[in-house]
Amino acid sequence: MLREDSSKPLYEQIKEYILYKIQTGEFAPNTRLPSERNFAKQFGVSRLTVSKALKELIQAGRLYVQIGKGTYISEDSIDLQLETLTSFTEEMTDRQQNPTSRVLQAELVLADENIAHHLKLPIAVSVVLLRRVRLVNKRPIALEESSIVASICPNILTNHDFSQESLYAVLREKYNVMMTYAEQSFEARAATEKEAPYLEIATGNPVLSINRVTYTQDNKPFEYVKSVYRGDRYKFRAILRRI
Ligand code: 16G
Repeated sequence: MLREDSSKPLYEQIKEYILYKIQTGEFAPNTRLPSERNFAKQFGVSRLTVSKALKELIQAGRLYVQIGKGTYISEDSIDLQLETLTSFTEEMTDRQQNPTSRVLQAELVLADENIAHHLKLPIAVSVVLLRRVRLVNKRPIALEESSIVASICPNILTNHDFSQESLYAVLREKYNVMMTYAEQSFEARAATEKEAPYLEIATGNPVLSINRVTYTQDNKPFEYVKSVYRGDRYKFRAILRRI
């Protein structure tokens, strides 16, 4: 219950109440929060006060809005470790989450200067371009654009559907690609107008942009990936050892 005499504003107390319920699991991820009207009635406050509390929790990524449906509890942000070379599918399956993909583009294109540079190929050589929205429990988490050296995986696009299959599993199991290490760079920035709708966030919301070049065991780059992760759903974790 809220305390009128507390030095804490009422909306802060409502925030704490909701966060407490999330912590105890009473408000479970992806379930709908009681309506503003209900909270207002329950606490004997104005809807405006409730609305201020909800707005701040939405901004902090703890709640999200489904237009026309209501306000929902967000999932905990997903910790990704940086020590081993894993695929999106492996990372999510390990966490008992359900990964899916929506393919936006899957075709053979000619490498432009940037892609050719990263893949150490001559310009205009064929590469497989795969653009996907990566989802966890049906909610978008990242937008990924992979360019893969086409000569290492002939007919990959005619034989495989990457809305259902894992790219790394196919490369490993069908094309014997032995991926061994990757170089990644990270940059925090604002979501562009083009990216935001795919990630179901507003233009300007924080995203983590990651570029990655992945190498085979003979030190040859085979994929160049530009990905954009929702800033509120991802945490990267690295263990650093002193040598
Ligand atoms: C990860 C990799 C990406 C790779 C993808 C394969 C990062 C930043 N990116 O998302 O490079 O192409 O996994 O995923 O880690 P899949 O095997 O599930 O299709």
